[in-house]
Amino acid sequence: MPSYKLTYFSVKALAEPIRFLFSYADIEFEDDRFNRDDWPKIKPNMPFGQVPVLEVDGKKINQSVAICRYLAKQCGLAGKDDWEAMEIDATVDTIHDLRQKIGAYHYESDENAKAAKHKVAEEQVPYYLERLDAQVQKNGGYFVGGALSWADFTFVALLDYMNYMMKPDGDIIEKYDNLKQLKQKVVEMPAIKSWIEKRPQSDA
Ligand SMILES: N[C@@H](CCC(=O)N[C@@H](CS)C(=O)NCC(=O)O)C(=O)O
Repeated sequence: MPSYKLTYFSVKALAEPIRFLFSYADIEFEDDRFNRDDWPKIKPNMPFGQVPVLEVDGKKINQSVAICRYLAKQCGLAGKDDWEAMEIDATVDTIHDLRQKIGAYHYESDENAKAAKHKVAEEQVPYYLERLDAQVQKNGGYFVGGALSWADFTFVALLDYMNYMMKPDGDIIEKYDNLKQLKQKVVEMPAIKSWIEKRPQSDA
């Protein structure tokens, strides 16, 4: 078994889908978290100056989605054929599109521009969530193929981060029963439940 070290800020955000996959697959990994103040000295050592970065036997790799796909293939969560694998990829990209639209509002520092972006986010969030909710309903309670995949982990693991960025608007999935049931199913899986209980606390 290779040795795995996952380096990220001390938050859930983009690293959390990776941590869910490690937990589900019961693969031991070093959860290497650093303080924001230390970032300037860590950044130059990262392949593209960003995190998360996974070290596999000392080899560094960036890009959270690529890392998730790699782990998902190893634990049977990447679809039963190429078509399902593509549907999962498309769903994950859509979830990240939603996350980025929310992030555009959250990370805007100019107050006027931020108000305008909040309006956009307010319209965009339901647009995405209605469609994602319908997708889960159509696919037997999961995003793809009536079975658990890394798309489900991506959505549920990113929820706290998206909710944090949409503050004070509350829980973004409150009105979406299929997404709420999916979240419940995932957080009640023994491996995920145990990870959530032991992970360091953070808002985002
Ligand atoms: N597409 C990349 C995005 C990585 C990214 O945006 N990382 C942010 C934290 S969430 C970062 O490293 N920010 C610090 C910086 O750019 O200096 C991924 O999914 O891994």
